[in-house]
Amino acid sequence: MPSPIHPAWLPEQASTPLATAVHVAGTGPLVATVTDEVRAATGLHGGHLEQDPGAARLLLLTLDRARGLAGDTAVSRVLDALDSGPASPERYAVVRSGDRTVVVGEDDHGLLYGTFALLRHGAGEEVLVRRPGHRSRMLDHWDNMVSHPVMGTVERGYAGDSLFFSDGAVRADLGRVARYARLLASIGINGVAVNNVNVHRAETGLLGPLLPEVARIADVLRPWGIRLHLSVSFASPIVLGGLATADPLAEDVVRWWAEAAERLHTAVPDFGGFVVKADSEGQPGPFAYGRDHADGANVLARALAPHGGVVHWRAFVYDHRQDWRDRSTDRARAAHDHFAPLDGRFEPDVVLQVKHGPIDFQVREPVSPVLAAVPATTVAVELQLTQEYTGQQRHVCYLGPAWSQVLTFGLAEQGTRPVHELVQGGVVGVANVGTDEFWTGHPLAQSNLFAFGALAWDPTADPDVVLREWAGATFGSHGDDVVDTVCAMMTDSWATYESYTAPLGIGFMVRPGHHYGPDVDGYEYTPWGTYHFADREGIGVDRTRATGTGFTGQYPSPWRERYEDLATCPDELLLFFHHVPYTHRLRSGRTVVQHVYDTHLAGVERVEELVRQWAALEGRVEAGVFVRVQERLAEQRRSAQEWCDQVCTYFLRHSGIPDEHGRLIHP
Ligand code: GCV
Repeated sequence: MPSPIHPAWLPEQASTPLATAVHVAGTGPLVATVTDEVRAATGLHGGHLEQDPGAARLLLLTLDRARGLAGDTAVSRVLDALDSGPASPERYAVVRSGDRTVVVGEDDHGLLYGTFALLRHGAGEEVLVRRPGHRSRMLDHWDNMVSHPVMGTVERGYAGDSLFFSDGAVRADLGRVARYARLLASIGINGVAVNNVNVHRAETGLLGPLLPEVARIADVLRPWGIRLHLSVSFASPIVLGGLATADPLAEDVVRWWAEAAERLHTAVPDFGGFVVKADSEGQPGPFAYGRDHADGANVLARALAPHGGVVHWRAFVYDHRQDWRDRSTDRARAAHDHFAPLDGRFEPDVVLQVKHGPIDFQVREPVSPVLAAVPATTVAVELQLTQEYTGQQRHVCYLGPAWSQVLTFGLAEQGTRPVHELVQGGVVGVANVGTDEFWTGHPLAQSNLFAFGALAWDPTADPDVVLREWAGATFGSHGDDVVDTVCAMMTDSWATYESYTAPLGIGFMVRPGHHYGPDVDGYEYTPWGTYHFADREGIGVDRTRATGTGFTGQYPSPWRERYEDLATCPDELLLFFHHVPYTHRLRSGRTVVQHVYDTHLAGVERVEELVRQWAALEGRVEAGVFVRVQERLAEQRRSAQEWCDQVCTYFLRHSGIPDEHGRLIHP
């Protein structure tokens, strides 16, 4: 018997009662989905579908249909509100006017999102108009067709196997994908790349013999307004096409990509486009042919151009065969060094996909300077939902606050222009789901999927409000006090994770390979470019222009000056930018070493409190959820202690400075 699948934030009881006569009208394929959704919801609460709009109590309309009903007072209120603002694809408006409720979508996508908004929140008497902050809101799955001996079927996956693939093929039963797509639609996701950016031989076939299988997945995603994207290997013309080269300027290569795009478009008419990791961590790319990344991206973009679709070209390009003895090479610099000089050379349908920080999804990094360095290029920011470096879905770590900080960070124009305005190519997240019965392994990690959707739609949303909304939808039927407890546990969980792991922005310190648990020197003498340079005097990476790698110079003002100067560099990023003595005093007044002791010991105490907070919910939440979270918290408690002990002991041994408060730090 397969385990039941958890409903996440869409349990039946979370929808607003719609005991009413419902009229649905519009154009576009998603209108059928909307009809099914309200039929299910009204069926639950005793309503029915109504042909006559005049007799309906709930009207769900696309804008073109709403215009035909402008004589209706409630509809005309919505039209007035929509007409008083700028038109925007996917926009919707919702209102309750007397005993009638109206939802109007600018298009069928807007109607779908408006319907979910109504089901979740109901309607108020003021017309609520909402439009997405980003046109593209996409999830990248790092799913493999064939199970990798180390990574399994999902690279950095902590929630079971791939939803899409099994044993080298697309799953015969895509029922779970359909449920997933519904969850995604309810939070406004409109694109999914189904396979890993590390493309192996098996996945190359997705562009060729396996196209009908790709089309099957696209057919399941389409009714939910989600376009399918594929990660492709730059070497596909060789591996799949049998050509002698993948040189992007070679005529037969240009032709091969054009034919591949044509085939794709025939099989999947709304194909979203390609995602490419090139010249990075062993993936092939244009450097092999003496070409640059604009040459590489453009050949794919030109192939897609006649059909629509974009190329998400990743900026995650760095030397992973670095010599740790060479202190001048700095992995943080790499993306800017490679891509800033190419600004203005990319085809319009290339989106440069930039990880939010310059290294690799660490618990704390500065915002990547690349996001402000290529104004003539369309840029997307990449976030990581799957908790590779943030506890691997064994630790509670609500990432909404971290992403909110990135999206609202004033990076450009003297600190006045936030990241969310710079990323015209939208927001991309590395997915955190799999075949696990709770979707995300740790049931509370569902919050990260929910928050990604919410912040991709509205990057200015308050992550605490988003958390409460998620907790209310997921646990609301168990009582407000349960929701309060869950929120209280999670609101500072990112800060808690940071407090007992790598301090002050230094990053890594994880076990090499799988990246779980502490190993302070694990990466110190490796080729991966992620070092902390601790010695008996101090720790940190000097990335200043004055004496270090010069990385600070990649930032626009005021950040280049602020990060350069010890006096103005924010404490939480101190060791990212500076090598300082253990006795360096932070703005808090504490020394670096004392900060490490204090935060790590407090972090463990906070996890102990989490264990107690959750224990109080026994019998108040579904038993399966209770047990799973309880098990994960026990592991988080163990792991937090291990982190605390190793990091504190490391600092004690290197500095020789004991804790000011005389607490036990293992010598
Ligand atoms: C998909 C990190 C991860 C890799 C991942 C890579 C990337 O290095 O550890 O597993 O590969 O980022 O984003 O391409």
